[in-house]
Amino acid sequence: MAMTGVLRPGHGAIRVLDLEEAVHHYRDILGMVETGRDAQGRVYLKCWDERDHNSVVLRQADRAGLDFFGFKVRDKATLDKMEADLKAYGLKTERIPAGEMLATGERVRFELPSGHLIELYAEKKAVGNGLQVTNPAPWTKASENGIAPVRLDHCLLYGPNIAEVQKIFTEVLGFYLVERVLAPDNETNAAIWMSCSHKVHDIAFVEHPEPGKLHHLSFLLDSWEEVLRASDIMSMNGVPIDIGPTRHGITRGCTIYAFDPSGNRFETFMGGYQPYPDYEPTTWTFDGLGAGGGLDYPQRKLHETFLTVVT
Ligand code: M3P
Ligand code: FE
Repeated sequence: MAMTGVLRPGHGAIRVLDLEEAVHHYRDILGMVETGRDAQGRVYLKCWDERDHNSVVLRQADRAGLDFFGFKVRDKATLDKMEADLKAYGLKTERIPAGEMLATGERVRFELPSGHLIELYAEKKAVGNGLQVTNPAPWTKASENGIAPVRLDHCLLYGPNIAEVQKIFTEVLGFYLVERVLAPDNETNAAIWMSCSHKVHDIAFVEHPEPGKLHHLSFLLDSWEEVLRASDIMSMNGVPIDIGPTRHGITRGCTIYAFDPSGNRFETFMGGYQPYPDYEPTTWTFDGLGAGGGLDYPQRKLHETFLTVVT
């Protein structure tokens, strides 16, 4: 499909309780590359195969969770148009000046009815993935450090009003619904997976009474073998695993959910499938999430932490 509008998830800014412990986790165990620290003390990291300066920003705070999640858009004209469209839809937007985040251009920020801050931006310094653009090798040394995911892939957020959130993403930002879980009423959605691309999801939401919650940031691996290797590395380093390695029925992703030292969940996964915007969304019943294998296809059970542990 043509890649216009919103291109991809660009950054997740997360709060951690102890910065250096978090840096050790994200840089040395997960295996991201540290790309900078700013005057506020925030630490910037990227996955080895990402080309832009950062995809995870760590900020020390007294509670864990998500400060904001950003998407890169095609260009400045797209940014202006999307800001106008968000305003016309009735949302308040705020411009954050270029440079407020290291190596990052102007950002347009708005708050979702779920209580999450979402940002759009058109420019972030391309630092490259360490490979030449002419006749490159397939990987670098950085791809052998820790778990070493190739990119930040998506996030799953918990909060209220996800029907409204779905409308904003699909009617204003050009996303489409790929999969959903029905609430026990069999009418409204309890969870939604939406894509702005050919990926099975770029962002997902679960209906939840408390606003602004993070379920997980997710990082992509290339193979099932790498997912199993990730679980070995987690175990070797005492990283608490929540679920997996297993496969989600929903999205078909082969996954591990685990926690960073502050209790923020992260996912390392591979696979899924490649949907198109004209596909009929896949629907799971509420029972299907557990007994139907939506969450955990081999075990067909609703792990209690899935619905209760968020930051
Ligand atoms: C995902 C994810 C579930 C399927 C999830 C698929 C929770 O990649 O974690 O968002 O059933
Ligand atoms: Fe996920």
